[in-house]
Amino acid sequence: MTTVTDAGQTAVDADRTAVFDAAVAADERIEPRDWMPDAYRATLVRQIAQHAHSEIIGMQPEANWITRAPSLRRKAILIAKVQDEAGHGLYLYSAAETLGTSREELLDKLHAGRQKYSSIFNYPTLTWADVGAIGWLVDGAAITNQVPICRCSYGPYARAMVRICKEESFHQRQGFELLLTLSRGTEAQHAMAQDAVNRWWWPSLMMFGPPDDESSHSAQSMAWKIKRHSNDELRQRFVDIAVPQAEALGLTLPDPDLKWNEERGQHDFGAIDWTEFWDVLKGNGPCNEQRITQRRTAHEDGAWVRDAAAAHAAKHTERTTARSAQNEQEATA
Ligand code: BYC
Repeated sequence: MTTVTDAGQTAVDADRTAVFDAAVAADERIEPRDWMPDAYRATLVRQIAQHAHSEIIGMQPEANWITRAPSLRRKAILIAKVQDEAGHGLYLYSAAETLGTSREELLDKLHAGRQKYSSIFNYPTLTWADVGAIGWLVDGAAITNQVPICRCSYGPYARAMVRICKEESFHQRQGFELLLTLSRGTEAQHAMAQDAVNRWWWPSLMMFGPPDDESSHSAQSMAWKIKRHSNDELRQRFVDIAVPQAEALGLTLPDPDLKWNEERGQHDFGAIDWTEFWDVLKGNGPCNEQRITQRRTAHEDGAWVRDAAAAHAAKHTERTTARSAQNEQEATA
């Protein structure tokens, strides 16, 4: 039986839901102190955490090449890029924290395998050309996916994405330029660039997530304006952008079915191996184990830095409190 209190609460919830729905419909931003449905909050935490984890796990495949970069210039660029990815992780963990979770909790979930990171980072970087292919294709796919998130209905996530997308554009261009240099270099360098593109093309298409009819979250996330486009729409957009860029690079994309469809005004492309995608998500990709082990080790090795930072912050607070107490005493004396 509904009591008066329950009925009152139900009416309050209905009012709040109406305010929330109206704000989303009017393209207004939802901010941390605004009321939001629990499921909206949970969806954001899931997506932002997965995104943040991808940024920091994504440092590993490229960092693998820092010591072997072929020139000082390339090394400096690569170090800056990997450092940018760490920064992206920090913006995103901070955005997730505004939803009432903590970075510690999210990292624990990542380390325990209870939260995901992007499938793409479970593939190995076998040659220097892979650094170029990641910049061009992986960052290129990320930009295609993430530019619409700058208009996400949740304010802190949308604002974090603006800066991230600017930096990703630089990453994409450095990858393109690296591959162009290799493609126009010796025969062996050209072959190395082609081989990297052959290996990274299909996993890059998988980054956009499963096909729309298998995407469990898309419909609700699009209704909430967290996602602005479906996985397949963004994948198609990426293919259409990449084809002329591959031509400019003098490289081919490893898909015999890739061709312009005059009627659709878009490219047709071949079937994606979704069995491979789901397998990688289950932990069976070529590098899943290596990536998560390295992440856990880095976290454990960094414990002393976190402890030292916390001790420094506590000492700082203690001194500031003592100083203001002294100032107050002097003022009243
Ligand atoms: N990998 O219903 P769906 C970067 C999961 S990093 C792993 O379509 P949703 C960069 C999905 O989580 C790029 N899992 O999901 C960094 C769900 O499982 P759960 C990272 C995937 O959320 C360093 C299930 O499959 N970017 O830029 O509506 C260097 C069903 O999927 C993947 C982002 O994270 C995947 N690829 O859509 C260079 C962007 N795809 O959670 C570059 C933000 C799907 O129910 N994220 N799953 O267990 C998004 O836009 C969306 O979360 C996705 C998936 C499009 C990825």
